[in-house]
Amino acid sequence: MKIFFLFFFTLALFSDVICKGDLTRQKPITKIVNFNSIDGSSHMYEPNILEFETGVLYKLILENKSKYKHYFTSYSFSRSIFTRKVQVNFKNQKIAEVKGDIKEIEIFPGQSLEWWFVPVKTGVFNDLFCNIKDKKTNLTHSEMGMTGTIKIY
Ligand SMILES: [Cu+2]
Repeated sequence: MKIFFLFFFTLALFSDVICKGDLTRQKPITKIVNFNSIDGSSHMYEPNILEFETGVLYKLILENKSKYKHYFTSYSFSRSIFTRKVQVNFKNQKIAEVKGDIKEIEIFPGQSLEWWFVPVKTGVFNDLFCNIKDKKTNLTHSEMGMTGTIKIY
């Protein structure tokens, strides 16, 4: 009897390791990044260090509360994930889902969206940036502080 129990327990353990099914249909873990600007003199991602785990579905809410448009761009990150969808909402209603590979996202003042993805490759990426140019200083938002690091374990 004990041997049978051990056999089925081991089988159950390994079947979970071998076949986890559709990884994009898990319950997502929600993370939020705010795009912030202080008087137009500095711009930032809050938080500016993001951590994810491979094989887990995330719903990353990108929220631009500032008066400026901003990009969320990290080519290393976009190459290391599988995007299920980018979802655009308006007044708590879904208005669009974009599917396929995403390289960068631009979000306009006061708007937000959800990026649903599963990280598939580990790494530490220091190339999160916003390439919008500030008209007064002629510097990019990245040069004014809008950079970040994404870690995938
Ligand atoms: Cu920006």
